Amino acid sequence: MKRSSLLRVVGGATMALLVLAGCSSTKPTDTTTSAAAGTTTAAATSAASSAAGSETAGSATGGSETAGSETAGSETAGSDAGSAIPTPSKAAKDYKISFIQGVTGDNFYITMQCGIEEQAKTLGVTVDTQGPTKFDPTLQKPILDSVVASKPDAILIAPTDVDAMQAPLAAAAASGIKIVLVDTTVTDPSFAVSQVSSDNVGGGAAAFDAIKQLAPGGGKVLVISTDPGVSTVDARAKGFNDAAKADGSYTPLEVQYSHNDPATAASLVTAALQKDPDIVGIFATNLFSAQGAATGIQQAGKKDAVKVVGFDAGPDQITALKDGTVQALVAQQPGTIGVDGLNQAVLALDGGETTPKIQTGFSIITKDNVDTTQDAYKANC
Ligand code: T6T
Repeated sequence: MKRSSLLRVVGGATMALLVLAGCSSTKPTDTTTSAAAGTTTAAATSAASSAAGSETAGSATGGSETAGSETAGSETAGSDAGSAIPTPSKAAKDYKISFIQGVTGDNFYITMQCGIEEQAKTLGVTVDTQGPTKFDPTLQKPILDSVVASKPDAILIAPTDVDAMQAPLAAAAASGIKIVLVDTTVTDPSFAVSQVSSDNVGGGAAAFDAIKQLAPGGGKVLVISTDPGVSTVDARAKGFNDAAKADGSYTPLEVQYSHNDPATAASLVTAALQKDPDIVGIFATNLFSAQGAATGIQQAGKKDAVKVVGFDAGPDQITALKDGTVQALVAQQPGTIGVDGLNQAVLALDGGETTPKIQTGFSIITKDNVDTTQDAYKANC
């Protein structure tokens, strides 16, 4: 099989913080971790470490949010060399591959789907996409069951819960279907041929750095997340709160959960601001939490007083950034996650070498670079 090599260097944290500091807004490249043969391929630069200013910088570039990963802790060796990920140029045959989103109608997964569909054309494989109407394992599992019953060659999936999706996915893999985890993961992902996700711990730490720059005097900070048990947002909350604690001038309040519902996120924010009117910053860990947080800030009349940083960069978040309700966005690279995930599925099906863990970067979007960024998510392909 003919393969080309893709070189990935320098983690998102470095570029993200350079952008916040008003430096070049060059599109960041990905940081990639390969667990293959126990080797370390992450590109952790000293710039990333110093920019993030704490040990979370290590995870910012190292991809350790999947707890217990053998690669954790060893990949921040300080190499600038980057890593070569084998990628296929064409599939050996027209494989049937299913992509199961975390939730439908989410600009993040829509953008991922666009990347997957585009790459499917290049590779010559057939992909179908579906997902639950809510980010909920009780809705996602039946979809997985029916996809498995249709006997695809491979499944790309964003599991909606680390525990609830564990057994069904392990069973699907045991039946011979190649499983690639995209975005989120499960408690024991060892059945998967590959996992592709953002640097979520690092993204959370970068969000704290953004709050710190926006509200340098310190004070109470609040994380609005979706649900416990969602690997990505849990890692972002941890990255943020660990960085806040390490700083010493900020007091992280207890994480509040919106169940991925913007209206709930809005009321959590208004209630929190009533209880603690001295909150200086809010970090919303995903698109729908950020959307709700923006509404809550407006309802509370705190638009200028409280600084808000949100993960994700859908059209609504970009609007909130432009109108000043939100001050910074951590934009992931969902299209790249999709492309990488499909490549890994095809490599596995063709009997090639896969990369067990791939970590993609992120960038920070502020008012300063919002008009030039290439990282905003798509509403459709
Ligand atoms: O933030 C993304 C994704 O990374 C996360 O796992 C769930 O929420 C999003 O889809 C945004 O809504």
